[in-house]
Amino acid sequence: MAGTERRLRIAVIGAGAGGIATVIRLRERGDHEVVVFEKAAEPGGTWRDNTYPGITCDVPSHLYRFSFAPNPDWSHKYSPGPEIQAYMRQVASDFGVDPVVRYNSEVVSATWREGGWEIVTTQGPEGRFDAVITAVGILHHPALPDIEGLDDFAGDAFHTARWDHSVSLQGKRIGVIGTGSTAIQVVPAIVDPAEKVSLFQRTAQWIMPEPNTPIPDEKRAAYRADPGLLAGQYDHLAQAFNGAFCAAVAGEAPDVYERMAQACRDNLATVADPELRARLTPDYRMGCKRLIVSSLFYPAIQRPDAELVTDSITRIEAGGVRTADGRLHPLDVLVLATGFDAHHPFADMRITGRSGRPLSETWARGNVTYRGVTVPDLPNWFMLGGPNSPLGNFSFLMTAERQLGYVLQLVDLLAAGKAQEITPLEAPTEAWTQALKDRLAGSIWASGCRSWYFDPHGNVATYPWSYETFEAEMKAPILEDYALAT
Ligand code: NA7
Repeated sequence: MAGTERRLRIAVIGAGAGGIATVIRLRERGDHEVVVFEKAAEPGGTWRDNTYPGITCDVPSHLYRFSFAPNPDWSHKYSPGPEIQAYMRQVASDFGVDPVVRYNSEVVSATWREGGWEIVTTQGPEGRFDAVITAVGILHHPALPDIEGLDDFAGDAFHTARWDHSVSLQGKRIGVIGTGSTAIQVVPAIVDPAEKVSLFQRTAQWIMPEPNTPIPDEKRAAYRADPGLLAGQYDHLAQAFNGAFCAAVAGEAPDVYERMAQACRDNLATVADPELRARLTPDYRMGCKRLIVSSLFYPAIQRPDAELVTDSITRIEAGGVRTADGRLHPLDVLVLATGFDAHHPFADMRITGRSGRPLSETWARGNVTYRGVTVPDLPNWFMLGGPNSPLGNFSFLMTAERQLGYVLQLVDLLAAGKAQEITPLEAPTEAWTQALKDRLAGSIWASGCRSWYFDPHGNVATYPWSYETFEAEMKAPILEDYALAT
């Protein structure tokens, strides 16, 4: 059937990396009316929210960029958070994204009614949209620990994603709860000003040594002068991270896996005190939890003004943290490096699809998607960074762009009038979900550790196949798996 070009009204939710890329790419596809709803007052998503000391991305900068905005000027192999946030702002401004963003407009509800999505934000009703593209991020709901007495603490306490920069760290006794990527970056950055840092560890981590080398001026000038050189560096990193690393963790390259595990073991062997080393030794397989990258953590935790506390926390009191051995660790500042709820991406929104059933009910026992991008019962609803997106040590920008490439092909069908409504069918959704579960059963993520990859029902948030498979899946939608209503 020949289609007629339609000008679509498209709502984008979130002005982080995914939302920024969406606006720019949509503009290339046609003269659509695009409105971005952003809950905060500026773009940047995770890089806006996370400002804790020591923050860097754990993916190399030259891989962590939009394909349409290569950046020859990254300062470090792993550039600091504020530099990445400046890049996000710059891209949003250079590509004219800002004018279509409605800041301070958090989506409260999205309701499918008579062939369109009615959106309501904290600013009020926003009208109807032909399609919704969500780019709400994966790690944006801070998880607070369920520890008795958290509110009794008399000093300053905050989550790492809500760092209170008005609190001076100088000469303070600082407690850090958690040993994920965030805590491992925070500890080396605060041990200097602090009088003492106590790190409360529930689980020891695998830590890959990786010096964060500055990129010299001459190298940056060479990247500026020769875009081919910059592109070559990107390709090299993409192969190393998405190819070798991912294949290793996915169980497809045992030799690479063993080399990586050995590098972590060698790193751990640099801890001089055998008793401390033993307490820092993980008791599960490398890659089960998200691999941590740091050359700074082991030197920091061995300092006399740092202490690794492995007795479990029994409660928090006005004066500090009480551990199971009865000891009170006196503290002035308590940093909650306790991660995020990665399993309720739309927790703040009431989403109601064609059946009238809220998505929160449908997803009550786990998020079910078709290839992480679309959802049965939600017509013209497309997700970037949705459940079961690749979550390993990849560039999320690259992942979002791959998903966007897929989504735009579906949007083009709407624009061409070849469909009014696009919804994945139940059977292929169930088949994909089952394949995902089967694949996970024997995977490294299910090999015996606790991680944010799993929800309380044992469903996994990540993508269990190789990055190559993900890229192949995102190349083009299988249209037979969709109901295309005209
Ligand atoms: P993570 O990786 O989820 O780490 C959270 C840490 O907090 C982890 O070590 C948890 O211990 C610990 N935690 C959580 N709750 C508690 C309680 N109640 N008691 C003690 N310890 C607790 O979050 P991050 O922010 O570090 O990193 C998230 C992602 O951001 C990271 O993967 C990168 O993608 C960037 P556990 O290990 O579960 O025993």
